[in-house]
Amino acid sequence: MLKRREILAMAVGAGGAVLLERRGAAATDPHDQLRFLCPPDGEPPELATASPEARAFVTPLYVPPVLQPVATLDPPPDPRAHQRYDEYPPKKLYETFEQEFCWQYHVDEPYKSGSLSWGFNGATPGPVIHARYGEPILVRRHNQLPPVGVSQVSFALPSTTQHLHNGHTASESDGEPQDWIDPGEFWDHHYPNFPAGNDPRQKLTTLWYHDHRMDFTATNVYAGLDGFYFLFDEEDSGDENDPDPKAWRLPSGKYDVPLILHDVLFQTNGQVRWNPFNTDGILGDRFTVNRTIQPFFEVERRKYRFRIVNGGPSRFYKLKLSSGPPFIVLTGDGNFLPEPIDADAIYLSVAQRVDVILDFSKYDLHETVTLLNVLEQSNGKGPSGREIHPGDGILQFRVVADAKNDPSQIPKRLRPRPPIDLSKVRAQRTWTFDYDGGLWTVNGKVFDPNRVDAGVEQGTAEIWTFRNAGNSWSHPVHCHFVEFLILEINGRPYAPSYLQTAGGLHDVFEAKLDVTDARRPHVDTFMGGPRRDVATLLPGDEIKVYFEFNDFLGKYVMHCHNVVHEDHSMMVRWDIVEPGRGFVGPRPAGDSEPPHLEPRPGTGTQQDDTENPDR
Ligand SMILES: [Cu+2]
Repeated sequence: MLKRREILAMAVGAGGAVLLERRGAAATDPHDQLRFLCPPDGEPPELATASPEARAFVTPLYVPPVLQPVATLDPPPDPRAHQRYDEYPPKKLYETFEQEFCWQYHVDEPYKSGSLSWGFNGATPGPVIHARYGEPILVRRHNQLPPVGVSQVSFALPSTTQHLHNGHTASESDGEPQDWIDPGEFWDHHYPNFPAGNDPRQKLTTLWYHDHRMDFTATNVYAGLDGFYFLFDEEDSGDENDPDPKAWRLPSGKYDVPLILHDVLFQTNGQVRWNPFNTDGILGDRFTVNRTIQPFFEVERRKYRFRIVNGGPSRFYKLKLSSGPPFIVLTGDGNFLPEPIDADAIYLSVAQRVDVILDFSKYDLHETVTLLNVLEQSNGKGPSGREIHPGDGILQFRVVADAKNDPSQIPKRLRPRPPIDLSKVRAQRTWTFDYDGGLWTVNGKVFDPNRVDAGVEQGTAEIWTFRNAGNSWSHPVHCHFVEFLILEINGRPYAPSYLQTAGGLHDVFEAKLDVTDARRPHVDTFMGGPRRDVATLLPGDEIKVYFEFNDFLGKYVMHCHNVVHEDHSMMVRWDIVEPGRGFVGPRPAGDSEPPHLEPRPGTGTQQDDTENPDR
């Protein structure tokens, strides 16, 4: 077991050490070492080269399969390790295996022979988990990565934790950054799949799971550790032929397609490359969708549902289509809007999600349409807000066949918003995101897993203000546990019936929802609805939000989801504590540790069942 001290030491030297090792005898020259550890003029030359050329739209899109349940787990899950396990006993059990393998990002050389990557069950993104409200599940995640020194993905750390992004999850299953496991160990994630406060208006739909290892989230996700989690219910039932009158009959099965966007850098030999010297944020020069460089996807002339996630690490997108009707937007982040809207463009900061309907019956047979990114971004700090020529684009849809039939529908109404009840508010907190002493900070501090910056009382509501103190960088701020409702953007009230649109930097205005005529509301650029789990702080922005904290106790985090900022070290720990015991932080952890956690959910290795040593 690596001690935190040792891991930090590795982190400091990670890039340099690996480069040195690869250089063999020449690397023993101390001047050579210095050149790589402290590059005087910025980056080492091999980190400043462009990725090899790759032809656009010659590689088919990879579509991850749906994960199938298993009959039993050995050893069986330990109910004592989970909050509310007896109330929500898992009805299905799953297993995933974090592994190292070669992944083909493109069909041409040098990509063809594959890049050493990490993922789940031999693929990245990992399998899609299909979950359902009212059906608790348990996912046993095995870390089968090769240990440090054996793993060939040299920039990442084979020590993992997995966050179900947007999940309403007990702390011990949520994948907190400090809850890591090492190769040979497993962790049980109990997902009870009930909406926050058991309020059906709090239901969610498109979630994604990704690594969240403290100090290594960016590198571990970049290596391939992420995947999708779809959450269905009787309305969004996952069956476009569903005869139940409550069912919305959105496109389902092979017409319900996850798309995760990552921009990636490659070495000249086609291996994925990381730049440990850049703490502003990493931009790749190859666009990938589901870890395929500029793929094509063959479609029928009918409606499809696409679930788009900006998987990072640091790029923001403004998505457009090369031709045809606008996007029909169903969701903002993980939740359904009150009604679908039309949007000419969609703005996604890191970790933001959107579900859209594209109706290819509006196109001719053999026509193509391309998903484009038009947002200018020249460094990891954030986008300029200007539009640029999109180049070839990110993903090409090819209309190859008429549809036999299209039973899918687009409902007029989706999900009502949960209410804002200011009488429940017990505390207001302000979080200022800044850059101090070469690190990314929140309220002037870097992350410490043993410092609790807020003690939130279970069963109450709070108002949090996210403030960007910088005028040249952006921070997509993500809070675990529950979505918030926006109260104000830059001092202007944000009515719950509004959604946000943006033409450019700071050009933010609101469009009113709940239009009752037959036509869908139309906006130029969709930036998010009233309810989210990512507050996009553009330079100088201040966003005030309302949360309710119910159901569980324990430690959680809130952080910048430019994951390079997160790792360096723009994150805070906050805890949900018993009623009457709330506090203004900081306070040492331990004083507010909930009493419920007996054994850790990953209590042993696959070889034996010994307790993890105390970290
Ligand atoms: Cu940031």
